[in-house]
Amino acid sequence: MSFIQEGISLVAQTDPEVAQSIQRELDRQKGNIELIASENIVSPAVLAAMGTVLTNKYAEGYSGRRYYGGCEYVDEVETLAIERAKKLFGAEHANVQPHSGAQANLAAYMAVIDPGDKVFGLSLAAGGHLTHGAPANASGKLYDFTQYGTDPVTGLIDYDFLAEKVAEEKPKLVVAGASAYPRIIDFERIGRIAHDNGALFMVDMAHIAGLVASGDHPSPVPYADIVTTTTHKTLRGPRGGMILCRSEFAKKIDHAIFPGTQGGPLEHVIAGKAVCFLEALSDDFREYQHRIVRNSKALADALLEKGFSLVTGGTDNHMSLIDLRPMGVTGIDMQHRLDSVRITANKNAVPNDPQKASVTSGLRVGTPAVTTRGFNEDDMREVAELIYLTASRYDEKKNEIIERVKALCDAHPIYE
Ligand code: DSN
Repeated sequence: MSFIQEGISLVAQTDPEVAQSIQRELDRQKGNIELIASENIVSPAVLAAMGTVLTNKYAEGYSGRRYYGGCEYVDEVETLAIERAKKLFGAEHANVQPHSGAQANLAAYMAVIDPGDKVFGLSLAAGGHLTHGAPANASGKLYDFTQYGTDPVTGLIDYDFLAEKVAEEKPKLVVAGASAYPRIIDFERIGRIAHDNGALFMVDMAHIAGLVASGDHPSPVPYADIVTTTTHKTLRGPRGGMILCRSEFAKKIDHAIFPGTQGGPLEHVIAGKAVCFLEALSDDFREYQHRIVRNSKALADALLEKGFSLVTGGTDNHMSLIDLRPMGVTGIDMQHRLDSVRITANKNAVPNDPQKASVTSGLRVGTPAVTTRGFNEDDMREVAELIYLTASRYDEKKNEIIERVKALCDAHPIYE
């Protein structure tokens, strides 16, 4: 796409070193099979919206109530983003200013609980997120988190354990949502557990936001008091965050973002979010999300046929979590091998992983990005074969795998 190349040329006129790195990254994205479940390939319109003069504008506050003059046009953009987000997810209130999912989560906690309050969150080891109470994260340091997990045999969220513990410990807030969980999450059930015990219910739907928008995953919005998300995963928007909530929490959420945890909003990114939400309201987008899930299931089935072991035995969503132990290779070694054949994925802990976090026994693979570039179910079977060869006959087959990756990428170009 010539405007992308023109942008890099413009950077090169001032800064050839940075331009060269951007060019290399563009080439990497074009020539690699992207299987990181949290990544995607945005549309030219989303990309272009982010590279605009909106980056020049300070706009602390909210539309119509800013701390600076000259905000009439960024007000228009932010209002469009808010209205589209509300329509897309059927939400009563939306705040589109969070710079990231982590910022969204921190602000959500700050809005409804106090430091030291008791909270429940899915543990990182069971597929949860750092910001759901991991000891190293501010969430784990500021709040008294109890981490719930998954059943060691099935790999599924242990709802009975959660119900028992919530009844016993009476937390102020229950958090659901995951970064490495390949199955449908029963938000209705967790919401009932929380509300029956006097707790608020928050869902971080970052990974599955696109699937929620299309109906491929049940929506948490009817059951949760607050829903946070990123906008760049299955939703295929710019890198950033968002908070949806019931009207009764709107003021507290807005206050917790600004002035609570952030200063000036990134209006150029908010413009990208507005464009993304418009795209997500289309039939094409809904069909794209259906294809993500079909591709994910095709990949999972093909991996199982090749003898891989999958946590929970398969997938309902956009990702699978491979337990590599039967293949005799660690997560980090597999990630490095895949990098060398131009397949990008990430090592990931599996439940009760005997390896440390920097090594792991698992690999997480997702289909949002490859589906964007047009891979179909046959292509996913070929990808499964390439992952299998990389795990089992790497030295002997490396060059052949590289050729086959190139053939797939050439057949499905991006940003041409
Ligand atoms: N880093 C994201 C992921 O890969 O799932 C979560 O924030």
